[in-house]
Amino acid sequence: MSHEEHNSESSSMMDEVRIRVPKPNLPDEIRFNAPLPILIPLAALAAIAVIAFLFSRVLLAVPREAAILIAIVMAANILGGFAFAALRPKLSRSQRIELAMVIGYPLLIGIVIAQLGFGAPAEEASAEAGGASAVEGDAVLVAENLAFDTDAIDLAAGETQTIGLDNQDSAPHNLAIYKNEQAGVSQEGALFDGEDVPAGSSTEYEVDPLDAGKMYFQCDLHPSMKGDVVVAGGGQGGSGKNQDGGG
Ligand SMILES: [Cu+2]
Repeated sequence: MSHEEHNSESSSMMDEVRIRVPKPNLPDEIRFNAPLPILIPLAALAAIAVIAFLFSRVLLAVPREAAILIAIVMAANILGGFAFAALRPKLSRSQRIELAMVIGYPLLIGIVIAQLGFGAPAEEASAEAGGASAVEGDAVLVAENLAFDTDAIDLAAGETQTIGLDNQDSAPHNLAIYKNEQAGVSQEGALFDGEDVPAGSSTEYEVDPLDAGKMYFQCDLHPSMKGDVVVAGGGQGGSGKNQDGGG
């Protein structure tokens, strides 16, 4: 019984609601246009975001000076182009497209520059060359794949020397200098014992003055990473430079 009552109640409410809502006896066109006040600003925002993003891609891809120039010329072109269009409202469709292309011309040049990569290669090349020299020092070692990039270090005798260790490996490494290989194997009496350099980082060791002569270096963690240290100079009138020139 109560179930029936409830049903009739809700159905009467449905009737009320149906009566209150006016049937939108409107043409399909207008009903379709109804959400446009929301859609147009959203589409405009999306378009602005896309254009700004693409424009930034172009500006970031070209050299700095070119980016500034392109941005300024583009701004002037947009202003000038729309002023031109405003003063001549009777432009035909094809003329408007032409105008848009003229306005966008600096951007086109920027895209071409970015594609051809003027300027960018120089930066990349210097970054690549800097890959080895990003770490500085009188000598620089790069560790990669459980190996140093060289088996000979040239140092100057009698003065503090810096040795950069660029560990591009996935394992930690260090640099230790010994009198000879035998001392290196036993890891005793190190002339220099550098701290471990974690994987993917680098350091600049300061090595106290060494006497002239041929010594031995290795990574204490991986003694197969080894080589000779040639310490030259030290009051011999620069002949040492000729000696180690072959390295
Ligand atoms: Cu090592």
